[in-house]
Amino acid sequence: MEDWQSQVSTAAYELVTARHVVIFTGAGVSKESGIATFRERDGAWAKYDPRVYATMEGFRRHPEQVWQWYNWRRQEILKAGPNPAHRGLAELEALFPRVVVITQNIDGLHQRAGSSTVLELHGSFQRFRCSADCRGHPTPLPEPPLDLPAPPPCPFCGAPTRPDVVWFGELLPTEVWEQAVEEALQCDAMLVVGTSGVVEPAAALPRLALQHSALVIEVNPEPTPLTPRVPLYLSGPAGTLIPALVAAVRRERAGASGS
Ligand code: BV8
Repeated sequence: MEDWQSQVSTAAYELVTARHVVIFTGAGVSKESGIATFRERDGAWAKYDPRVYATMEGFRRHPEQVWQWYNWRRQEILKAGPNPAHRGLAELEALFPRVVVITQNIDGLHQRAGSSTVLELHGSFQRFRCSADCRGHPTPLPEPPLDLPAPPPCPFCGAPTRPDVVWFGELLPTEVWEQAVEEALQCDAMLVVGTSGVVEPAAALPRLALQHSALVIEVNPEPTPLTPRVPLYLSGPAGTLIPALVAAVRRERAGASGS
């Protein structure tokens, strides 16, 4: 048995008795769907300055540039589909009493893979809102066509329409964040999949799980600032490790039931 396979067996043995599993994900879980991550060498931030493309100030100064980047991202996401990691994570719902996905991703691929409880900390590529919140925060607006060269004006006040995502310096959606904290505090196991763990406050969630002695398992081909603190680190791509982990949990369950 290869080293990673024995790591997966150990993780499954530790995980199988969990009652409440939180799955915390970042852009790495969608990498094998063909969607770029942010901070890897070939990531989005290597080509697009986050101060322009992920702040309200950047959108205000360069609305067409930012708008066209999000058009491109929407097209990329619509061309993509869930990969074996998303599907494996969705299968966990049948194996544990409570499974909640908390994602930093805006691509909706967990939902398309079948996960039924998904908390989107940083918004969604398919939601849009008035950039002036003219009828409260958020003022939802219809999803515009994919090929507009500039943000369409809000039909109520004329301010530019913006993606309903969380940019730097912006608060996460309050109710979503509060529920995410509650899930992280209550869970007895957390899978941390495909995140560099550098963006706050999302990166605090695994720390909350560790603080109350939940089993935290990290899945990532590269170590992160969290890696030294977790009891189990599975080094490799989620598209391989997650299906293997699900199969190993099923074997543990079969062994336990003697079937
Ligand atoms: C806020 C928009 C309160 C959505 C994004 C100094 C210290 C600490 C914090 C701060 C600070 N200065 C400012 C802050 C706060 C700031 C922050 O955290 N900055 C960091 C970068 C220093 N945070 C904020 O501003 C947040 N809001 O704090 O509000 C507030 C309010 C007002 C004033 C002050 C404070 C808002 C953060 C949201 C930012 N939005 N994007 C979008 O368009 O998608 S950023 C971007 O980062 C995305 O949201 C993304 O989801 C998020 C996290 O990135 P990851 O998902 O982890 O992706 P990354 O590329 O980094 O890593 C990918 C990983 O996958 C890698 O580890 C790689 O090894 C792995 N991988 C690769 N292949 C695979 C794989 N894993 C598994 N399988 C594979 N095959």
